Amino acid sequence: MISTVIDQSLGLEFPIFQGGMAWVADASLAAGVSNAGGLGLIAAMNSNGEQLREEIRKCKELTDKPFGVNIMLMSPFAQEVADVVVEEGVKVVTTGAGNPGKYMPKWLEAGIKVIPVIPSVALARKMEKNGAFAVIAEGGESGGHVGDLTTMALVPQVVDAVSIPVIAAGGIADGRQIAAAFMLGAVGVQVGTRFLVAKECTIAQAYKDKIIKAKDIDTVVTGKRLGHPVRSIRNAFTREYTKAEYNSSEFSDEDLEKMGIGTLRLAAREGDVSNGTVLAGQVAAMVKKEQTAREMIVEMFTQAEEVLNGATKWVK
Ligand code: TUI
Repeated sequence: MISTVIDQSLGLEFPIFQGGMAWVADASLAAGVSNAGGLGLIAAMNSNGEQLREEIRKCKELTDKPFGVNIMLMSPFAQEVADVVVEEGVKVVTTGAGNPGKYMPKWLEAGIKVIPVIPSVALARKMEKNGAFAVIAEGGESGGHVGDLTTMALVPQVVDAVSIPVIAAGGIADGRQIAAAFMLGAVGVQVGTRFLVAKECTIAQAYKDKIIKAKDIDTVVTGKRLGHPVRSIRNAFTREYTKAEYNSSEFSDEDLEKMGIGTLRLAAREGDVSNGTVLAGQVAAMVKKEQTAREMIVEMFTQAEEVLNGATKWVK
């Protein structure tokens, strides 16, 4: 059994979080992961306050286990969803794509455990000062909005810099990678890409098929010019977008912004995986079949345990 401060303090069976994936992580997936013993998270990214409230209530019906909400700070609804998590008594909030500092006093006062996703040591330190319960150190192998550092480089530096628990994210889809994250000093992991093909995940089948068919080099980062780099599976959309990105005389920043609007929904909900953005991490190629969230988690932690038990094999 693998047990750390993360599962113990949050009432989980395993120290694993599901990534708060925009247009993907609804009540069905969050409850699926929570019922499987991890921490499921509803992504507030694509919801206004009332839509999030409805999703939280649905999740409460589907599970009596702890679950959380991920708040994407670039969302135009960040303020209203920040209030709804308090009103609905959500126990854990993770944040992404920005500094949640201005919302933290209210969340902390409500007794919420705040666990920001951070891409750097400086932000990890700031979050610790602001009262974060833990941080999720996310390397650029991850899908979606990415930082510059890799998980391998980032996690031990964050572990050295803060005294709150560190959860590793980015590039984790099997037990070897969980074991490696623990070796780097993490006491929990967050997994996104693998849960895209969970049976409880409600995205379009074409999106799941794209993940299952992906090869190691099939992801690409776009959006650097606008300051929000995003990793997704290479397709007709990323090729067209990249061309526009490198042609600043013909395509303004506003043109680029416009090109991206609605593309996450198009892929995840409509299943248009050619013209939509198929967010996925570099581990997409390791994701080979659909399983229940429970099967995935048990398989990953059984393997992690074997790897960690054998870790002294080379030490003489
Ligand atoms: O947030 C994510 N992953 C995401 S968000 C998303 S939705 C989106 N859609 C279109 C364009 C951009 C995003 C899809 N995937 N991961 C967590 C994460 N947070 N990665 C990096 C960061 C981050 C970056 C800068 C966190 C804080 C930060 O702070 C800058 C500051 O304000 O100091």
